[in-house]
Amino acid sequence: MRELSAMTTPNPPILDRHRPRYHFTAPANWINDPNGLIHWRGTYHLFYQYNPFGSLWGNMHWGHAISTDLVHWRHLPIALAPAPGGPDANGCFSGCAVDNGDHVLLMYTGVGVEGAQLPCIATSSDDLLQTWTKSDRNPVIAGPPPDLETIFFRDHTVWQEDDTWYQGNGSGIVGKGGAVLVYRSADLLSWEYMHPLAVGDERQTEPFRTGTGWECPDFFAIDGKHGLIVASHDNGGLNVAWMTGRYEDSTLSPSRLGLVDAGPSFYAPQSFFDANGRRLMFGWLRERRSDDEQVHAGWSGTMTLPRILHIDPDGLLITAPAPETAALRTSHHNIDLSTIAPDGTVPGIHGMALEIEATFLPGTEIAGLIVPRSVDGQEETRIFFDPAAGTLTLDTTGSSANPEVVGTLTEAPVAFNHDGPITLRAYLDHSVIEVFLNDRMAISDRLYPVNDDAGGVAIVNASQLQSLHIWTMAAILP
Ligand code: DQQ
Repeated sequence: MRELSAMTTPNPPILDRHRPRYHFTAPANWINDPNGLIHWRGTYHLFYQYNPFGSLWGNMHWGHAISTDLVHWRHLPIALAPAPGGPDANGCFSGCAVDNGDHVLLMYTGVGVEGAQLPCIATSSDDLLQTWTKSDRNPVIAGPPPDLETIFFRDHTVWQEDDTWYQGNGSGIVGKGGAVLVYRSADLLSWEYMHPLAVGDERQTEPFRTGTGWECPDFFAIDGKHGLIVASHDNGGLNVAWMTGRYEDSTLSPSRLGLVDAGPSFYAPQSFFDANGRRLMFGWLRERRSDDEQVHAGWSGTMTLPRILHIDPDGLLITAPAPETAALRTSHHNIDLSTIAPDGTVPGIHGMALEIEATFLPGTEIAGLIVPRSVDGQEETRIFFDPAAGTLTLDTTGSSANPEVVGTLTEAPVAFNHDGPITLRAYLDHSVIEVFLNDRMAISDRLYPVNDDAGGVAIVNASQLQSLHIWTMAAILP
């Protein structure tokens, strides 16, 4: 295994204009999935898939950061590293954290010498969770159920019912579709296979494909209902699906299904309960620029802002930004709507770290935001709500004059009643855009404008606007 002193970066990442300033990123190099999220002794812990040796995927370790307010983070040393010759010799892949009273237990995927991917345990009892002891029982499950033909077996969600622990493992059953396989245990160490928690259908195409395999399962009970989130794999296509429905005998029978965030960059989210009983979620926002550019930049990948999950009475998963995000607001502009130019330009606003809250009166016409936008409109990212079609769209196809960057047009159906006023909330942070509609659904993407004057804001259908608030957002990184 390579030494961590080899942890270098070709360019100090802070010099990269596309590096977010108020979204979490590692000090340098590659990150992917959030892992082991937990609120432990008053501190939020964000572990994450991390390559300390470069800005492309590989050498998977667990990076570690802590926060007391969910938005300002302090980097701590790497929490888990592969152990030569051990069951995680070739990587510490994704997993979750369990509060087990006097200690925290991580259930993660160890990638062994021969490449087997199996559940492993590490525990810690110190306040800041900096010292981890790997179990000498690793791996704690010897392999996928022998009578199932699985396409992979990795990533874990653990919950407890009465005195019994349950573990759901991400998988896919050949010829069927994605699956989460449930095991039970009295002590978190000895596990007995039960059956699938849920199985998808790889032939399903509507309302979207749920794929051939499900990674990063996340199972929870909130608002008196049960929900499952999976990162679905489909020959390279990636979707993050939620499903809710009846849960009985460790089996979820989904009756509602949707995308957690329809954007092309969002993947492998994980959620957890904080001390106040809120279900909070972070997701990974992948880069949408070339490998060469990521290597040159010296970093890759960022986390979403913290989001809160609910399941509404109709069984729909609701995603809202956590209120703590407001702590990052600095200067506030309550825009006088009469000053907005006929072409929708909002005067006096320019920046790449903004929160925009635009509320539109109910109407029949498309309403939206163009943010960020260069002065001549050569680079613009469009966000709009179409009441007739009932869709929310995020269009980054015109976001960059760099021909290497190909944006995406993401159109997502709005599953809830949208007859009343519509609030579009957009968080722009250099190469990150996260959009919320009525603080109920989210779409995010990455964008890489190269014009120095790219940070303008314009309104689509300003005549329909009821109010417009814009805040400059503070940096959380030095
Ligand atoms: N990333 C991890 C896996 C997971 C995948 C490895 C999803 O555990 O299945 O870095 O991004």
